Amino acid sequence: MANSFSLEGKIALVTGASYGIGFGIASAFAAAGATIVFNDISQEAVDKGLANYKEAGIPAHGYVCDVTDEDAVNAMVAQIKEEVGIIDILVNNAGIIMRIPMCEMTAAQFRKVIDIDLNGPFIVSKAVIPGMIEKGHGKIINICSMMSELGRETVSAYAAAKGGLKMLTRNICAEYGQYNIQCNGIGPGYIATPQTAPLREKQEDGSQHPFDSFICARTPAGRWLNPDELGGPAVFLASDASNAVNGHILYVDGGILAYIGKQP
Ligand code: NAP
Ligand code: GCO
Repeated sequence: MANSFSLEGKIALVTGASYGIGFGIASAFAAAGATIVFNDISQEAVDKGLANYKEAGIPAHGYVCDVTDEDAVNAMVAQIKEEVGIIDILVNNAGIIMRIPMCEMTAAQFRKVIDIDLNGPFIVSKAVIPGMIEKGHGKIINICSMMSELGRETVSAYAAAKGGLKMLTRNICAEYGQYNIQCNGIGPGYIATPQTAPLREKQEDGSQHPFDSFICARTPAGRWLNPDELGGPAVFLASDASNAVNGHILYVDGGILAYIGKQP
């Protein structure tokens, strides 16, 4: 049974993984034996990522690539095949959020979030699936969100993207399960990363940010989660242990979706 969780001999591409959730997942993959490949949008970010992996004792291959640029993604996947090998595991992690009330958001801003958070996973998945078919197996993990299930003020574009990503996950499952490709999602709860830093900033008087208090009241454990807490679930979905799991969104949320919230 232990071997079924091993990623020995597997090549994993984690998009946008210089830090944050992607780095946490890639670090867990490395501990399970995978070869780590990641991309980020600038050389500066890739260099920072390479330094982070080196500090963690993880040999990693970094590539500059914007996941919304189909030509660049196809070129990156071809370069990875030449320099590292055919990708066995893809984690569509790269993503952004814009917290703007919908009627104040421009169409261009809405499109940008959809482009990165939904079109990006489509483009990268489409680029890696042929190699997975060639190899006879593949694992795709899409990083969804609480907003794949719930709405909240100011995140209309993000929720629309993450809801779409849930259904893209199910559609890849439907179309490519026949090639022994499993496509699942991970729906993290509220994770302490740069993306959520603004929601946790101390107030001028030193008090907790209201949203910080809100999330702690909505999470049974009463705390934010850490990126490394996503590693185990991600290794499961990237390994042979989950070969019969397909089209599933695994919520790693500390119980938020099961909990009405701390009673007053
Ligand atoms: P983060 O700290 O903002 O990191 C996002 C990463 O994606 C950064 O490295 C960023 O690169 C990269 N990126 C952005 N646009 C890109 C593009 N067009 N092409 C390639 N890379 C790009 O975010 P995070 O909190 O780690 O979140 C990672 C994923 O988890 C996202 O999909 C997010 O929606 C999702 N998520 C986060 C939480 C949470 O609570 N943090 C919860 C649920 C889901 P740069 O630094 O160069 O911009
Ligand atoms: C927000 C947060 C969330 C998290 C995550 C929750 O503004 O509500 O950024 O969207 O990033 O997606 O699962």
